Amino acid sequence: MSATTRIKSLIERPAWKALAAHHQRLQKLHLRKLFADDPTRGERLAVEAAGLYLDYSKNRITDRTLKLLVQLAEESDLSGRIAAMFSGDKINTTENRAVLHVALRAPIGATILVDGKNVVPEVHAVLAKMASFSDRVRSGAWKGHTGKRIKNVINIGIGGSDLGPVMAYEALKHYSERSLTFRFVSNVDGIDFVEATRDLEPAETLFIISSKTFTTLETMTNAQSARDWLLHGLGRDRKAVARHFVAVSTNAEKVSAFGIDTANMFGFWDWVGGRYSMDSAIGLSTMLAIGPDNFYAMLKGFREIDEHFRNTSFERNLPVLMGLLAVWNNDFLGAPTVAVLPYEQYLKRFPAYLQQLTMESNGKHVTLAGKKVEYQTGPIYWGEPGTNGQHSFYQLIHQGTRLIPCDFIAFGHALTPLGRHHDILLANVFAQAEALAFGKTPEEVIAEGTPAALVPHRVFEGNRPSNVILADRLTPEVLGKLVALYEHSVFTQGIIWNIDSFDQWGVELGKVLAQRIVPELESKAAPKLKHDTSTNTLIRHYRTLRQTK
Ligand code: G6Q
Repeated sequence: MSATTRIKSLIERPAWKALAAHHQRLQKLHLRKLFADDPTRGERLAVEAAGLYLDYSKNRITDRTLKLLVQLAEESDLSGRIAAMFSGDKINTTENRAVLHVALRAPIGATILVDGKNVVPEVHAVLAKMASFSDRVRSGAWKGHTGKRIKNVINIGIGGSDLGPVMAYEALKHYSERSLTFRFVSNVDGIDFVEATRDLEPAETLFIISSKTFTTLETMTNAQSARDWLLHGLGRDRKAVARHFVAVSTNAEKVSAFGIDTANMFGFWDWVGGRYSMDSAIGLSTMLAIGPDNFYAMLKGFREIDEHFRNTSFERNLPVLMGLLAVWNNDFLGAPTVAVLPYEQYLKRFPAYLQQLTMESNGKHVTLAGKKVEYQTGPIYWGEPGTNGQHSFYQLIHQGTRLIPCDFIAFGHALTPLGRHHDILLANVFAQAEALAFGKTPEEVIAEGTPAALVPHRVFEGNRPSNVILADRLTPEVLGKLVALYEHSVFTQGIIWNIDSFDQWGVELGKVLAQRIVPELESKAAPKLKHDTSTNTLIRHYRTLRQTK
């Protein structure tokens, strides 16, 4: 019997049942009372590890909730599953693959076996190759086809081969080589490519084609357009491709067929999921931007949280706590979404990155054994950088009818201090978390002299949960820590829900259907359509539209 089948189904686990009963008793309890009854709550329900401080005291929990959540993790064999991931077991069962993003940042002397082979030396060999290439491009030693130095780098990729690189580039722009321009093309909408290249010189531009499979329709379409654009700009000399294209892929055959010299291919492995790959060769654009030393510092940050996750008791374990609280909010408080609100402009793409990490991982409707789940799985993640959101959607978070737990992320220092900006920014973080938790009672509103008719409009119920994550400043190392924190929180949630957090079959159907429809749109003669009547009519309508000038 496998480890997963020995475990009771989630709703049968004693801790789950106890949590359901506990939730009934807790329903009326307000954060105002929880704080009033415990003068040390704000200090007690906080934990610091690897330089990340997590204040989770403003969640609707008691000590008993935490105890039961930890018990739930134990009954779900979280420790066993963490150990299985770190030792290279094939825990991605629907694809029969190991899940080893932790090997991407393992120290050089470590041993992690996949099918009996230590993968760590290969990881470091690719990192060394990336470093040498990055140094050559950054120093100008790597020249374009006409002898000019590279000034522009364009990463072409989508999903896991785009969101991590874009997010990391934006997050670490402060550390980036400003003489290089970085752009990211992902959408098959041609405008993405056209806008990214319109002011660039082909002779000074390097394309990184990032695609694990090297078959993805969007990426391959953009890569072809990039090759045409380059060759058009460089007198159609096909030899130019080798100096202006490199690939990040697991598929050497396809890379070579595209015309890229496999000496300029940076490999990775099927045990790295796309959404877990920003610290693999998929991060080549990141390394080109911030340099190898900063990239290694980012890996060190990842590693510190990996070690913390692996070795710390659940009660003090940042990703485990965040994961368990996410389960509590999702399944017991019934909160359908989580807002991620970084108070750091450089993290503007972090919510978009997390959307894929969390929702592609835990948006699953069946258990590992293939049975329909009887509870909610992954919540919807979304967000925007503070303070902008405060003047937009926070209204609904404060006074709407839905419960939206928030993760606030903030730093002790601005990377480029400017007058009073940073104190004002941080005052807003603390004020928002405080307002959400404590709100404003009718009595308080009346005491302000508010006209009676307006009182209900100005009441804030409060009791809205949030986490606050604080770190010193946004360095490459801290970015690695933040990403690893969420990766392992997602893992924790997936283990509790007993789902495969590492496959993504849900993206397949649309891909297959699109491939079928493309020729129906392009064919000269009217195609025989066999879809439903809505799809057939839409296709015909589009065919008519595209004929008009
Ligand atoms: C991520 C997914 C998916 C993938 C893209 C791009 O976990 O697997 O987002 O990254 O579909 O795939 P390729 O890298 O193979 O082009």
